[in-house]
Amino acid sequence: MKALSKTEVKEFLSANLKNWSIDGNYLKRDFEFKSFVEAFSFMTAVAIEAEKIDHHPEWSNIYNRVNIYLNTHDAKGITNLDFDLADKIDRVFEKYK
Ligand code: H2B
Repeated sequence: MKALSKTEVKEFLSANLKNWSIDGNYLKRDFEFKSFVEAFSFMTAVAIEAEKIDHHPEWSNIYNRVNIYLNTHDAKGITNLDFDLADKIDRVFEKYK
């Protein structure tokens, strides 16, 4: 899969994924939860979705916060797979708000 241009990424973001931003070569979103257990439960749910589509996030977790960075290593950039995963992550997050 081919990496999208910066213009394509910007257009897609503003049309579809309001809560994500561009950080270097990544799509990025920060999440906050009520507790560590909620944050880790969210990560588990995201991991299951990621495994289903064989596309995996880079992320970090500090207590009740999870920072997620998405890109496609194989394409060395952002592709439609990252937008798919971002959308799935947003849907999972709906259950934790
Ligand atoms: N995840 C991400 N984020 N980027 C990839 O390029 C990628 C992946 N490649 N998950 C997949 C796995 C690839 O290594 C397997 C063989 O499909």
